[in-house]
Order: sequence, then C-alpha cells, then structure tokens
Amino acid sequence: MNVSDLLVQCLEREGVEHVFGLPGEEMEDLLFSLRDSEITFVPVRHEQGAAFMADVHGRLTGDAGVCLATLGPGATNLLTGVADAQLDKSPLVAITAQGGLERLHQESHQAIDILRMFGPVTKWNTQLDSPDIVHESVRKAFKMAEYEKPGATHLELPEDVAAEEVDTHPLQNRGRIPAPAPNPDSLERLKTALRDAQQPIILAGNGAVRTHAVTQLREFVDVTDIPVVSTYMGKGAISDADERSLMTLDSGIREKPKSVIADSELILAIGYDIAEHDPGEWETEDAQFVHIDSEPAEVYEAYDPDIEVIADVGRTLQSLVDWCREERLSFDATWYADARRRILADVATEPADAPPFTVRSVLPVLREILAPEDLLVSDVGSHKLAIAQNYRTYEPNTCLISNGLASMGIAVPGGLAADLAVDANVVAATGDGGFMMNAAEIETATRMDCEFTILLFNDNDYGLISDKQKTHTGESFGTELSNPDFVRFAESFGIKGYRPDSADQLRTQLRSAIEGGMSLVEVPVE
Ligand SMILES: Cc1ncc(C[n+]2csc(CCOP(=O)(O)OP(=O)(O)O)c2C)c(N)n1
Ligand SMILES: [Mg+2]
Repeated sequence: MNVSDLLVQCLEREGVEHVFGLPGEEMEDLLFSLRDSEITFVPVRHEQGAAFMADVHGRLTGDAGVCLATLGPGATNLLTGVADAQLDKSPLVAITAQGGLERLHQESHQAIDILRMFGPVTKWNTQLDSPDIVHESVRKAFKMAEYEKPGATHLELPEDVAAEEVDTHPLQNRGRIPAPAPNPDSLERLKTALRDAQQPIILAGNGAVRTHAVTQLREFVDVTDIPVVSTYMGKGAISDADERSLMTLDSGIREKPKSVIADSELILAIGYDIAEHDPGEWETEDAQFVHIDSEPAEVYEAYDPDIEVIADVGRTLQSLVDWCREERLSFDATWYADARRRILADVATEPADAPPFTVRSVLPVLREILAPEDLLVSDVGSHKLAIAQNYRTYEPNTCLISNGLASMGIAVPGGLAADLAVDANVVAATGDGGFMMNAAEIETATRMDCEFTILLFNDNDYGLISDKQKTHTGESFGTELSNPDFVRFAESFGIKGYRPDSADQLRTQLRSAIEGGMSLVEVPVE
C-alpha cells in the first residue's frame, strides 16, 4: 500500500462519499487510489467550484466536505472557497498536491508556498512530509474541521511522499465531541436578566442552526413568546410562519429603516458571530446583550455582552426552557406585532404583469412552489439581500446564504453539492455577475445527473455595487455588463432554459423548471 491508498482509506473511514476536485499530474497516485475506492471523485471545471461544493456539503451535513486541487495554480484557485468555508464556519478539508520534497527548497516549476498561503484561511494545516504521519494528520484534519466552531483545514501531499510505501492504518472517527453544559453562575445571571426584562428579543445566528439547537430554541419561544430575529445565516432557526418570527435583521427596513432589535432592551444572541452582521449598525444603544454560544464573543465595542454563556447551545436553551416553565415566565407578545405586520406586508410584494420584475416580487411565487423542506442556495449581490430579507423560511438549512466571506460564485456549485446531499428540490438563486463566475459547473452538474434549478436574476449589472454607489453619490461606474443569451447558453449545456415574459409565465415556467430536470430560469429584473 502506498501513501495515496492510505489517505483514501482514511477518507473512507471518515465516511466521505464525494471528493470534488480538478486533477494535476502531481496527484496521479491519489487519483488512481480514488478510482479504486468507494468514493466518487467529481471532476470540476474550476477549483473554486470544488471548494464551494465542499463548503456547502459541510454546511448542510456537518460532515467535512472534501476538495482536491493540484499544486500552484490549482491551489490558488481553490483558496476562495476554502476561505468561504472558514468564515461561514462550515467544515471542509482541502487537499492539495505539491512537488516532491527534493525540490521544495528551490525555485521550481509551479511550486509556491501553499502551506503558508492556506494558513490564514484555515483552522489548521500541515504538509504530509512522511508516510508515518498520514493517518494521524487526516484524522486531525477532520476532527478540527468538524468540531465547534467548524471551519476549513488543509493537507498538502508532496508527489514523492504519495508514492511511498506505508503500513499504518486509518484512525477511527469517534463521533462528535459533545460541548460542555452551561456554567451555573452564568446561567443564574442570565435568569436574573430575563426576570427583569420587559421586551427581550432573540437573535438567532448561524450557530443556532449549525449546532442543532433549533428544537430547544423553538420550545423556548413557545414557552416565553419572546420574538426571534435571525441573521442571514440563521434563517429557518424558527419558522417564518410562526407569529413570533420577525424574519431577519434587515427585514421590513424599507419602510422603517431601524431593525426591530433596536426596540428591545435585552438581546439574547444565540449562536451569533459578528462576521455575519455588523452590530455597529443596530442602533441598540442601551440594550443589554447576552451571548449564548459555544465560544466567547469577539471583542467589539458595539457588541460587548454583559453575560456570556459558553456551552452547548441546545443544552443552555433546554435549561432555560425548564426554568421558564417552572417560573411560568413569559413575555408580552404585543410590542412586536406591528413589526411582524410590516414585515409580512413587504414580503407579499406581487410581480408586475411583465418584465422587468423585481427580485422581491419573484420570491412569493418561488415560495408557493417550493415545499417547506426544499432548499434555496443564494449567491451574493442585491438579490441576496432581497432573499435574506423577504424569503420566508420554515426549516433550518433550507435557505443557504454565505454571509461570512460573502463570496460571489457560490450558487451554482453550491446548488450542485446541495442536490447531491439532500433529498429535496434545490434552487440556486444568483445574479448575472456571480452566475458567470462559475457557470461552467453546469457541465459538472449534468455529468453528475443533478437536477436543480438555476434562478438567474439578470439586471446586466453588478447590481449591489451600483445600488450602493448610487445611494452614496447618485451615479454609478464600473458595474455595467453585457451578457450572453442565457436561454441559449443553458440549452448549449443540454439543460432546459426559460425566460418568462409575463407574471403568468413566471409562475408556470418556474414550476415546470423546478418539477423537471436540470434547468435555468432567467428572470429579467430592474
Ligand atoms: C468574489 C467577489 N467579488 C466581488 C465581490 C463584491 N460584490 C458584492 S455583490 C457584487 C455584485 C454582484 O452582481 P450580480 O451577481 O449580478 O448580483 P446583483 O447584485 O446584480 O443581484 C460584487 C461585485 C464579492 N462579494 N465577491
Ligand atoms: Mg446583476
């Protein structure tokens, strides 16, 4: 057995089903080891696509997604998706090839310091410079990627080491390590704060969904009537059909530009990271923050929690549920009723009779077609803001938004990975800009027999950037685009292409697209 065989055996032992990657000659041994394994190797069209696929797989399943690239340009192309996983707290293991150890001290073909380059965008990385460390290093890469808070790790495999003989065996994945129970003193302080509160509010972040605390969160809300506002990445923590849901931090702000969070004096931030949404924008002034999470809060003047309960989020919430039941503690549900009405009115925007439509007006149509457990993956741009604010989400992990690194280009590869991971309809919503970055992965999707729908909001513009420029200066520059005929572009990949000409067609074509196979719906937007 050589090192490549062992590495692949280690991946099998971790339960890996897909490796997303793009080959290079320095990883020949590894490719043949993959060929002879239970794992499906998914060749992609750009390494960034592979990393986004692994990123979305990790976010949806909690099991690290694996992506593979060659040395030099392969590794540099992979970097953005790896950084995305790291800032979105999504477990991912990146593997890159490297030239043989005998030439790494020199300037040599395609050799760059990949280890150093990946260092700042991973929790941990190492070079597999000896056959004897491979089994431990792979186990460590998965263990570190998957435990709270999850993120990216990276292994570099030099070509000569890959071919060496080895006789160690994969180490066993012993399962998730439970986080500790909440500290009684912190919990007491939190109870006191709750007892004194008039209008508490819950801010549900990425970690509320990621740590599977949703059941306890919903029970806590049922018992107390405390309203929930989520971050973009916390969408679905509570169902938006629930009267206590105030959707996301920016929902309804078009009518009343201050978030509802500003009306509360006690903000219970659950699984929230400041990378998701800047507390500096909240105008919360004298409000008291409680940070309920698996790690202490980042230090930031605008987010300086009085109380931090650092423990398993679900267990903390369960303790609160039990205590609130005993105490019969519940809160006034009238103070946020207006905000909920305002948000729902905004969400109900109807599409115009003919294009151009607006993203917001398409979302209720989409919501009608998709079942609660169906999945929407958003790209990054002005369409993302509309989706974050106005797309009603009923279940966790059914509206995936990247809001840590917030990189354009995630939707098509993300849609592919989601389609492989879940048994539900998948829609990848994207702008024309982000779509063209990784549109080539449509070919990967058809080759993998995927069946998802690309919902392309076309404004022939880097819309979010021109919107912001216009808000600041009244004009825009450097954002206008021209595009291919997207319907014919889709058809050239052998998938169905649609471009609705009326509100009726928007409904019927979107339904046909979602119910049919792989498809693209271009929606002209303002
Ligand atoms: C990789 C990357 N490059 C640049 C940006 C900055 N950026 C954010 S949104 C945006 C425009 C997105 O345009 P498009 O995909 O057409 O979506 P729209 O805003 O028009 O809905 C840009 C350039 C980014 N977030 N990611
Ligand atoms: Mg655009």
